[in-house]
Amino acid sequence: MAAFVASVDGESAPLTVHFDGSGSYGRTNVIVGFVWAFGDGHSASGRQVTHTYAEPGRYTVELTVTDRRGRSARVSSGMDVRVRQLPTVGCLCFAEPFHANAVGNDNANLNDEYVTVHNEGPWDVDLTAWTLGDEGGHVYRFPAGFVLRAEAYVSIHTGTGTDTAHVLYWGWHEEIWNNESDIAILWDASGRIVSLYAYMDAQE
Ligand SMILES: [Ca+2]
Ligand SMILES: [Ca+2]
Repeated sequence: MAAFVASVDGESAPLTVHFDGSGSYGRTNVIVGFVWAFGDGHSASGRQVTHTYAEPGRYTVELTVTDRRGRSARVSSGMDVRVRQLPTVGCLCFAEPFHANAVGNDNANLNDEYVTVHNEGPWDVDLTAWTLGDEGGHVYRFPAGFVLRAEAYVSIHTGTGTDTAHVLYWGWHEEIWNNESDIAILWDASGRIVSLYAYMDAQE
């Protein structure tokens, strides 16, 4: 007979599911082949497999097992995989500290001028093609492939340096953020405003 169990990482698209067909057995012969159809047009073979569903929907999984003599058995899952759309707006926000006024002359201390973005989670967010800007029209583009982990913070500093998972550099040659008042805007890859932060009289 064919049987399997499925375990799920999270509950939103993209959703990764681990399938284990170890519960399958042949009447007289051991199972040598496992073929999975995931219900979304993709398939795989192996006793244990992992599949990621990219799109929301309901899927019926089918496992076909084959024994040494070539006899096969098939089971369709009684389990449907429900995949919900990941909300992309509202979980990334500007956060403290927002250090618009660098110590001393801002133009001589560019990396002490920085803005902080917080991923309130619970999902990692790929910031490829996301942008950050000020009221004066300066625009910073996040590095391709940069992922802000769930619940993590990243600070974007005005000057130059080596990017890390938590510190990025705008690479600008003079101050970005006005000390008197300014507006910071974070846009996602489709150009929607995700967060906006306005301030007056930034303190050193
Ligand atoms: Ca400034
Ligand atoms: Ca200053």
